[in-house]
Amino acid sequence: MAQTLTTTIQDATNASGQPIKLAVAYDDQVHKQYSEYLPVYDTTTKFPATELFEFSDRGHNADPNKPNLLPKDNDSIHATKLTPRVGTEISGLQLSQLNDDQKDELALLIAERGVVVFRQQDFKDIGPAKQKEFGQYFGRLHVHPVGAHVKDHIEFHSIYLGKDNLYRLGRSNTRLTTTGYHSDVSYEHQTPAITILTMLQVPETGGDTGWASQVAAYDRLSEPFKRFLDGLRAEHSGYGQAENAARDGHFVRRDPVKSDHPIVRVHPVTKQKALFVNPGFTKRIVGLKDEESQGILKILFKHISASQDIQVRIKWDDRTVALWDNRVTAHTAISDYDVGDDGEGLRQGFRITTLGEVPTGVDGLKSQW
Ligand SMILES: O=C(O)CCC(=O)C(=O)O
Ligand SMILES: [Fe+2]
Repeated sequence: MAQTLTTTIQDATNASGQPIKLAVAYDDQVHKQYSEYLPVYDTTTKFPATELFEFSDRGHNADPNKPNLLPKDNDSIHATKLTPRVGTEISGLQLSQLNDDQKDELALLIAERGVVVFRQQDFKDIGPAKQKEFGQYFGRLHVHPVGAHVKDHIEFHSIYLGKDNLYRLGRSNTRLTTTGYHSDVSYEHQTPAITILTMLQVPETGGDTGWASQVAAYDRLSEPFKRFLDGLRAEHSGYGQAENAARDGHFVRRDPVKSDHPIVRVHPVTKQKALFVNPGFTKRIVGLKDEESQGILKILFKHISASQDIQVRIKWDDRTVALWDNRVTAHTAISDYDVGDDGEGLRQGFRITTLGEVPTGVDGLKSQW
């Protein structure tokens, strides 16, 4: 199967006004709406290594009772826990209208619940400038080292699977499942805090997203096993992703990095302990023999991926936005629909990802690289 059915090269400029070659990874004849959010690749602009910066989580400013976001006397705002351990769904509020007090409380709620889903949103129609500004409130925006972005906005990671671009399907040809739990780009030294995922077009059924609570995953472990993991770091690597992209003819805009992060991460605001390993990017446990590391990671990956009792699964529609905290959850796309079938297939959205702090573990254990 072709990786990408349609790629054309256009002349364009980047954010600094430099001329670039833009690879357009869709067929522009077939899209009537939201075509400005379809996948493109700047194949010219190189980005330097990400520099460390001061990060202060907005959740620190929040009133824990959330009187601004979820006022008790307002019948039109509904917040429903989707499962006991992870996921809250909110209706009656527009993300686009939140004031700073509400955003601070939202940051805390996302940390506490792992993922917060907003229904009936106008967010997708407020335009890239306002969408970006909303994301930037929570932290510096991440530029993906290899992924598709959208025209003129390299911080927007394009999510697209349609007949004219089957690239995201590639992996499912060689694996039994499309399930792939990960924490976004966890190989970075300063890893993502909040990811904001907005869907523009979705299949009638299928294409859900799943999240696992890494706080609940840690809680379930036995006390001796927790103590053992508390003192260890694991290597997270961006090399495989960069090598796959280069193999598939994509431009690597930032050289890959690796980080050794604490296996048990402490959230800076809630102080909750969460497992911080994922099958997507975590390669080995530092300081263990290969067989020990493989054996323990296998147990942890199976625990995260298979434990439905610490997971939540969201059905999308085209007015839904999900925000999650990558420090306390892992998530997976669920590509169960037939993209070749006109009635089933097309799914389009965009992701904005904010960077958080350099991870800190138990007793102040720091990441290294
Ligand atoms: O497409 C999805 O459901 C999730 C994709 C994903 O992993 C992400 O946006 O970070
Ligand atoms: Fe992701």
